Amino acid sequence: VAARPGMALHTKMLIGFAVGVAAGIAANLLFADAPWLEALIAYVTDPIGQLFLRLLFMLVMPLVFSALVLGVVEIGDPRALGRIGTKTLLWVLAVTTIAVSIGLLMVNLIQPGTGLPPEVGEGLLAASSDRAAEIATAREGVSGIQILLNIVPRNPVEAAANGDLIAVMFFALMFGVAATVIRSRSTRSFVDAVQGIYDICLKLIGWVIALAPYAVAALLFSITAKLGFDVLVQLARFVGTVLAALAIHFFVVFPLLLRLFGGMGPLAFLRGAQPALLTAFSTSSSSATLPTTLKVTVDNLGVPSRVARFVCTLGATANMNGTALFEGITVLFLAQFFGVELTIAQQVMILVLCIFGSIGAAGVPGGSLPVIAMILAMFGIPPEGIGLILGVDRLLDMCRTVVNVGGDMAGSVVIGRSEGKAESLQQAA
Ligand code: DAS
Repeated sequence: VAARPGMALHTKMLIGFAVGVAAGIAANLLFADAPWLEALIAYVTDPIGQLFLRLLFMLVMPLVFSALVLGVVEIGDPRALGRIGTKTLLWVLAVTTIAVSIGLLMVNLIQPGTGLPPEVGEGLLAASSDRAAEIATAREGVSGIQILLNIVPRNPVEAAANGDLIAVMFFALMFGVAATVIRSRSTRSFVDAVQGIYDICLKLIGWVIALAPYAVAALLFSITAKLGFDVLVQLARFVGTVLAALAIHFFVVFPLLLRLFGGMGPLAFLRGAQPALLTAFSTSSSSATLPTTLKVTVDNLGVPSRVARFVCTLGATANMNGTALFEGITVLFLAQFFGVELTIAQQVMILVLCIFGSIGAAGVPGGSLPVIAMILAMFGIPPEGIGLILGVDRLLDMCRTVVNVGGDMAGSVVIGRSEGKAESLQQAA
């Protein structure tokens, strides 16, 4: 039942996309410079789009803070949880880094966002009322060392107020580690409070995403009324880039890792994992798929339940390879689209943000959108660009959720096998 509205929602988003694009292209062809059209965009569709984006922004800080604190607390003190917690942490960080790297490599190779006349992107950049241009200049010239120093916030509240996501993430991780080490009654009530914040954020995301179809229509109308049909070419190339990168990660990286460390062939894995992969595809929600993921990982893939329970449950919210890859591609695609130049240092920062951003994303339909909006704003890329991808988000969310769930199961197989080896070594000793 939880998944059903998600599917209806994605279908509505598709309808919103189609309506926005059709009306926008018609307006661009028939009334390109009509004053009433500019007024309609300026006083109706742009504000609707801005309102939706602000609702997403509103949730980012509480969502990311609570998700990261809980993610660390759930892994628990690696000593207490022995090898499984540490191995899970290493798997999440290593495989998510590979996923984001594939994404960034593909978007730099294919360049899906280029092709528009530069003045168009600059025009959109200037028109973006969300301070994108000021942020872009503010971020220019920040040296690599300064970028690293900025990871540690002088004042976490100021960092949150300035939308400095990575500084808030650092603070949340440190908070989680300290709460895990202390493990007192006071921290137990703190963790309960953080769990409450996270649950409330999930509910709020559900309400905000329910508005997405209307926001999609407004945002897409604004963009296509200005740009006309060409924008769809960029969009098609964006979808192709995401799907190609997801396919590489799913059909090359996972089989390699399973063969090297899991002692399992790709076909055996796909056959065993299929029910969970199909559920992930149809629900677009790792959380809604979790019961199936757990059952399939134990029954079909032969992973000990204590390993599967830990890795899949934590993975459903913290290990989202598909999402991380998607975030990286989306940010760079929109930078190309709006003509925002990003240095290598900034791209490395985006890599790190996507890794931790995917840990902070929620395992629900469209769960990664708030984090993407915030990363865009951090680099002076107009968050309105989210409207472009919202329309095609149904297909992309279904596919990236399959990769997310696939990564949880592959991790369980690899960690389960290494646990089996460790136990047999202990028995031998
Ligand atoms: N739909 C999310 C999930 O459940 C992924 C995302 O939104 O990126 O995994």
